[in-house]
This record gives sequence, structure tokens and C-alpha cells, in this order.
Amino acid sequence: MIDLESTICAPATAPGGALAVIRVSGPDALRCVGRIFRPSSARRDLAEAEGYTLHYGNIVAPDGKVVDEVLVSVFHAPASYTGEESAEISCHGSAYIVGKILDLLTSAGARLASPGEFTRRAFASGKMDLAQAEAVADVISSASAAQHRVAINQLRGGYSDELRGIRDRLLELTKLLELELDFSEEDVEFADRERLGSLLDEAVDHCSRLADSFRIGNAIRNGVPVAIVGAPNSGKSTLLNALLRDERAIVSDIPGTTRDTVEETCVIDGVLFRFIDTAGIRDASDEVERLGIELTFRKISEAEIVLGVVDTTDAASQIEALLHSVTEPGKLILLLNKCDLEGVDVPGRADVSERLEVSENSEGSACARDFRSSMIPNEVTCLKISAKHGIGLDALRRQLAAKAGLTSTEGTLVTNARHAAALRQTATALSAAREGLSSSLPPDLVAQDLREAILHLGTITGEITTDEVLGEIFSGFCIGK
Ligand SMILES: Nc1nc2c(ncn2[C@@H]2O[C@H](COP(=O)(O)OP(=O)(O)OP(=O)(O)O)[C@@H](O)[C@H]2O)c(=O)[nH]1
Ligand SMILES: [Mg+2]
Repeated sequence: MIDLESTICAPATAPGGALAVIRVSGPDALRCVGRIFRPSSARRDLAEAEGYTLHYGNIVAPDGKVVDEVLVSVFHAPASYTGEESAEISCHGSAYIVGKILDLLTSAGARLASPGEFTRRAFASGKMDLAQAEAVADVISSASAAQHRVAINQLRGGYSDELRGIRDRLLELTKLLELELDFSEEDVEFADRERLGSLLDEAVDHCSRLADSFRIGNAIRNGVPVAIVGAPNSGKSTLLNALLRDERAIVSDIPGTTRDTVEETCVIDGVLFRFIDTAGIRDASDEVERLGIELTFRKISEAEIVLGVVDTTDAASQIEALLHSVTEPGKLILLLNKCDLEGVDVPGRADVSERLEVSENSEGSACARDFRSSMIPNEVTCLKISAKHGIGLDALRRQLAAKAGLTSTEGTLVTNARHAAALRQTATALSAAREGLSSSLPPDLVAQDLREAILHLGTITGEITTDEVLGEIFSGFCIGK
């Protein structure tokens, strides 16, 4: 059981800043802070202040020594984050000062909070539902505009309202069916079967749509996965470094330099991308290299976008190999790399030029021209780049943003695996209810499936939950959240 009796305290800010905030919440919060805080002017007791108030003064140790000059914000229950009596002490960001104030607070009767305990209390006091509580963590960690948009919608309750709407409709239907049971002797039907059927179809559709949106939602939350694949030495690691503007992966002219995958995120046009540099695809005799290549194929299947890097000096055969490896051409952006070598007499160039029909793209630059061969499917985007010299990378960034934009929708996006699983279970139970209805099963059996659907739906917003589930969710939070 959650302990709501004690008063908890924790730093709410990460170490290293000029200022730090220490949160205190619980029945004794204002008394605890009052014991260590001396206001600059003789004002009323902190506990007696009304509404939200701000107090300037000093934190003073029992030996009379001033620890720091601080501001104390007072929030009276229920008008606080946790819904309890709360205070926030803004002090200087020194690790010593923060530690000392926490020591003084614990001596004054508070205890250190466990991870997520403030938000768990907010949930317990009905300040937010479980989906909103989970969104708190997402809002704090959001690194891109798209991530932020989804998380803030969930925090503000738009998503919860949508789920509650479905749940209320299902409850109504269940009650109608259950009412028929009370009149079973009289053989009456309160719920019009046809209408009931179409409402159930709608609900199945709605829940499945939400569950399906997890693929995109998850990509937005954790970064749209972009696998960088191609032959050894084609310039994959050079491209990763160029996109990140950082020397993240080792680059060398020895084929097979990258063996394990290297993953790193970066924001392009408000969308977080997760770039995955992979081991070059070739027939490897070495066991470790073979395992690396196996991993490459897994990353291709998991990616939303695949950047197929081709060395311009060996384009034709490498393109063929790539088209063979990437089974979904719509995901593929073909990059003819090392275009800076154009003009250099490279063996095989004549062959490449013959097979690739070159056309000017909007940039008009010689190196950023689109190229297309009759063997490349139309849905494959093609660009010429030089990863080493940064040529054509702006065009590539635009392509990435456009491709990610194609997959993002305006409606609600589910970003949480727990929610997606619950929505699938809801849809399955609803489908069972729908089937029962079609085959004229007794209303109590249909109602049973509906009750199960309602139960699964209720686990998302926390109407139905267990201490174990709550413990698992909040333990993933930081201390002070
Ligand atoms: N001229 C030129 N050289 C490049 C370009 N991109 C990469 N290279 C060179 O190609 C060689 C291989 O580059 P890497 O980035 O290590 O290639 P890779 O595809 O990661 O190779 P593996 O990890 O072995 O599969 C290095 O010597 C790079 O400097 C480019 O645009 N132009
Ligand atoms: Mg590499």
C-alpha cells in the first residue's frame, strides 16, 4: 500500500545548475520547512499563509548557522501538484547545500521520497489519472517538438478523455444487457441488437486504431528508427557522423570496420530520429562479422526508414545487393555516396553512368542530382551525396523529415507499450462480445466479454490497477518527480 501518512522530500532538479529546487509534500510539509526556515521579515507562520505564497529568507541549521538564502513556495492542499500540503525550496545549486537542506528536513520529520513518489501521490489524490501521470515522465524527457506534442496532449488529459468516452459507452451497453437478465422471465430486449452491434464495431475499430498508432507513437517517443546499411566501406559510419555532426563511429578504409551496431539520436525538423549504423553486408567467413550482419538484417526489418549507402565506384552491383536486402522498397532512400569522386577516373564508372539515368533535382547542384535506374522501383527515393564532404546532406535531411511526416498522423498517438497492450486486449474482448452478439448468445455471456473489455481499458487510466503495477510504473521515474 502507498504510504500517504509521511511527509516526503527530494531534490526536483538535476545537479549542476545555478539553482536547485527541493520539493516537500505531505501532512507535515509546512511544519517541517517552518522548522528550518527563517523568513527575512517577521511574517506569519508558513502553515498559516493562504493560497500560493512565496517567502524569502534563510535556511538555518540548529546551531544557528545560515545554510543558504532561499525562496520557499507554499502550496496548500488540495491546490498543489500532489494534492497535499506542499512547499518548494529554491536554493543555490550546490550539491553541499542541497544535501544539507535534505538532512535538515529529514531531522525535522520528513523522509526522502522514493522514485516517482510525488506523482504517485498526485495519482492517489485524484489530481491526475495514470495515463497523465505516465505522461509527466514523457514531457520531462521530450527532446523534439513531435515528442512534446504527444506527451503534453496526454498530460493535459485529451487522451484520457478519449478513453473515458469509450469506457462510458461500453458501461452503458453492459448495463442494458445486464438489465435484460433481471427480466429474463419476460424475454425482453432493452438493447437494440443492430445498434449494439454497430456500436461494438465502432469501439473495436477505435481501440484497434489506437493500438496500431503505437508503431508511430513509439517512433516519435524513442526516435524514428533509421537503419544505415550497405556494403563494407560504402561510407555508412562517415554518414552517421556527418548527420550527428559528431565523430561517433570509427571510420576507416578497412572493410568491416563496424561490426556491432552504433545508435544515436538527433532532431531534424522537430522530429527525433534514431540513426543506426550497421555492419556492412557481405559474405563473411568470420563468426563475429557474420553475427554483426545478422543484426543488420534485424535492424532493417525494425526500421521505419532505411538509408542504403552505395559507393559510387561500385554503384550498380551494390544497388542490386541493397534492393535484394531491403524487402520493403517504400522504406528505402538510396544514397549514391562519394559523389565527390565524380570526375576522378574510377574503374567501373562508365558502367554505372550507363545504368543510371541522371536528372537534375531542385538543388541543381551536380552532386545532389537525383539518379534513377530502370531497375530501381519508383517508390525508392534516390540522392547523390558525399558523406565525407557534407554534399547533399541538406537534401537528405529534407527527405528524412518528409518521410517521417508521411507516417505521422494528427489523431491521438499511443506512445506507451503498456497502453498499446491493454488496447489490444480491449479490442479482443470486444470482438468476442461482437461475435457473441452475432450468434445470439445469452446477454449475460456478451456482458461478461464487455466487462472484460472495460477492465482492460480501465488499466490504462488507472481506474483498475494493482499496487504491483503502480510500483512498476513509478519505479521508472526519477526521485523528485
Ligand atoms: N571520397 C570520399 N570518401 C568517403 C566518403 N564517405 C566515406 N569515405 C571513405 O570511405 C572509407 C570507408 O568509410 P566508412 O564510413 O568507414 O565506411 P563503412 O560503410 O562504415 O564501412 P564498414 O564499417 O567497414 O562497413 C573511409 O576511408 C572514408 O573516409 C565520401 O563521401 N567521399
Ligand atoms: Mg562503418
